[in-house]
Amino acid sequence: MKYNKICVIGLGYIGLPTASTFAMNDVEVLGVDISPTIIETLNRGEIHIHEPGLPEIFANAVKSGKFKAALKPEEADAFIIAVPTPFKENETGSYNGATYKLADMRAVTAAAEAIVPYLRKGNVVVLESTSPPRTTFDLVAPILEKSKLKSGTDFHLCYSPERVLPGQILRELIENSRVIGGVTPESAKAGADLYSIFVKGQIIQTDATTAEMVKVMENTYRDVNIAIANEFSRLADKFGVDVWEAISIANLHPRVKILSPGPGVGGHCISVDPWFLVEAAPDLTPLIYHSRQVNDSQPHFVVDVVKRTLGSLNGKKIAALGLAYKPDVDDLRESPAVEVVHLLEKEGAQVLACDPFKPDANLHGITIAPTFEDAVQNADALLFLLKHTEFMQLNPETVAQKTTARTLIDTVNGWDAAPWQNAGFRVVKLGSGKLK
Ligand code: SAJ
Repeated sequence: MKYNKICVIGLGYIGLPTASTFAMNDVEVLGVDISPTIIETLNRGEIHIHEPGLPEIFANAVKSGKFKAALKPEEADAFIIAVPTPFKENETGSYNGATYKLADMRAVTAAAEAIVPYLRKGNVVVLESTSPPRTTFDLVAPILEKSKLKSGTDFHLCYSPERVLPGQILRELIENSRVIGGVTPESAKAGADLYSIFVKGQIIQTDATTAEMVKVMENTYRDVNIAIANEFSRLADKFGVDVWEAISIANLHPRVKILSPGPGVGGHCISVDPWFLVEAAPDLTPLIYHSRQVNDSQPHFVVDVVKRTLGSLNGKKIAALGLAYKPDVDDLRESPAVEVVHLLEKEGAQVLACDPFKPDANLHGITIAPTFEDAVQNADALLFLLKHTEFMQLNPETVAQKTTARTLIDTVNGWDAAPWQNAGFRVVKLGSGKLK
């Protein structure tokens, strides 16, 4: 099948790199988004997100004349839906007294509806957004069939999850294996042809529901494994054991690979997707449910560590360093670091937060310092919440001159204690088992 023109709906962290990569491979791409600001920014040749390598690829895509952005789709050979599937903010489900979060599928619904007027025989439609199993068959197909065309017969319909790691999206988009689930085997084949334009990794064809399940299983697997690492950090602390040392020794076992504890699990993927399974089958998912609970409560453990280090937090000045959900990204969605700051403030602490990737962040109830220097200047303690490269490269002696703080709390095992101790800091690590 020949793909001369494609329409990518949703120009965020996945849609924009995907659209740019297709355009770089000589396909005419119309990028669609509901935000006029995003469309204007992109059509000016600028981008609205931070992702290493994206500015260069996007600039080339624009220069080639193959990419343009618009608020509405147009007729095309293929349509890719890459819109967010967060959870609902103001509504939860409940099972046996336990509450769980619900998937908000409004953006997927709106994107599918936007395609309907432009859908033609022989087109391929691919849903990439992470979705609860059966979404392609039960939600997307019926909307697209309002066009009077039948999925799997008149047009092809697939589910192909993005599985790229923020921070490494451009490379992983091309090199990772890609699963394409079709509503029919012919649809899967058409979807595989589409992605073979740029995917160098293996392309696996299956049915749409299996592909949906694969995606949520991967992120749920990681969530459960991070939860056990976080639970180990609390246990180690209780037993006076350094969790980092214990994990590094346990990981010498050939069949053990414990992940890293930290302030919790954030981002729009791992902290959200497991809920899709809980919502679909709360009676079958106690482990997944409890893992979510453990990871969501980890910011409380961080605050407990800060309290045991500093005593009462009332009036204490804390520099919270790093607000993103993980190192070297500018994405604050579901960030546990943000939750830590809120909890510290509830305890009466005066927190100045800073993130070099989001110096202009605007978060309700959080005071953002424009620079690291401003954040640390009058602090009683430095609380490192993320291993941003910029933080890792700090020189302890230089920092000591810039701050009144002499306590450093490391929640991610990012800093070798000795040089900081030599520079006059007391160093406390989450899960180090040394606090009373
Ligand atoms: N984290 C820990 N300990 C660890 C690893 C991660 O606390 O040992 C935390 C991070 O700090 C972060 C969160 O977990 O807050 C998630 O980070 P991540 O790097 O594990 O994953 P994401 O959310 O950036 O990307 C994931 C990836 N999925 C898997 O690794 C199975 C990626 O491949 C997916 O494409 C992406 O979700 C997605 O879009 O679904």
